[in-house]
Order: sequence, then structure tokens, then C-alpha cells
Amino acid sequence: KAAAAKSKEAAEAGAPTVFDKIIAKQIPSTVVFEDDKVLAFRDISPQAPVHIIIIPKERDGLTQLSKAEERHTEILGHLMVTAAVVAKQEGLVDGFRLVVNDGPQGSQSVYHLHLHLIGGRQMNWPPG
Ligand code: DGP
Repeated sequence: KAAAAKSKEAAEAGAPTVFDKIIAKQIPSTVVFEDDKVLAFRDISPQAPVHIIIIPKERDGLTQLSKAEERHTEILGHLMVTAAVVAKQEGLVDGFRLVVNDGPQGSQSVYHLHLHLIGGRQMNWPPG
């Protein structure tokens, strides 16, 4: 079975993902914003001059966006507001792109909900 499928199953069973290790500072990352609810850090494989991952510190069942329920409304809103705050902090005054990869067809590899904040160059549409 492919690595992504295995990590999806493990996360759904409650196993920690690489992002839990980043939250716990067991794996180093370049943190650009943090509060009690969310963490934002630079992507290890940047697809643009600015590429930041924004995650909830508590996964609370949100292995992927399609698992979202009513109780997640507040944290999902907070993640979006954090994206705006971090975009401003990064100087992305001419715009940026926010991406959520969901599931195998969305090319998701880490099963802990996250926003990709991507900017610093012209984006194209449609995305690949
Ligand atoms: P995806 O699940 O495809 O939406 O993307 C997961 C992203 O997480 C991918 O762009 C690379 C990033 N990533 C994976 N492992 C690490 C890591 O150990 N450190 C950092 N900084 N980023 C990571």
C-alpha cells in the first residue's frame, strides 16, 4: 500500500503525524506565527518564495477538511484569519494563494488538516 494511504489510515486511528512532532518541537521547523490554538511554519519543500503551513494544534478529528463538523467552525475560522495575518507579516501585499489538499485525489500527504499559504510569485489558474 502506498505511503500516503498508510499514513491516512494511521492518522484516522489516532496516530501522531509529522505535524504533531513539529508542534511538540521534536522535529525542528521555522515557526513564523504561533498562539495557543494554531502554529504556522515554513514548508520543507517550498513551491514559491513564501510557502507556509498553518495547522490547528489540536487535530480533534480533522485529519482532513472533509471531516469537518459544526464543532470545528471556530478553529477553521481562526486558521483563515491566521492566514491573513501571516500573509501581511510576510509582506504579501499583492496577493497570495491558500490551498487545502483533501484526500488522495487532492494530493494530501499529511493527515492533519493544514492550510498552504503560498506567495511571492505570480500564481496560475487552473492549478495543476
Ligand atoms: P499535503 O499533505 O500534500 O497538503 O502537504 C503536506 C506538506 O507538508 C508538504 O508541502 C510538505 C510539508 N511537510 C511534510 N513534512 C514536513 C516537515 O517535516 N517539515 C516541514 N516544515 N514541512 C513538512
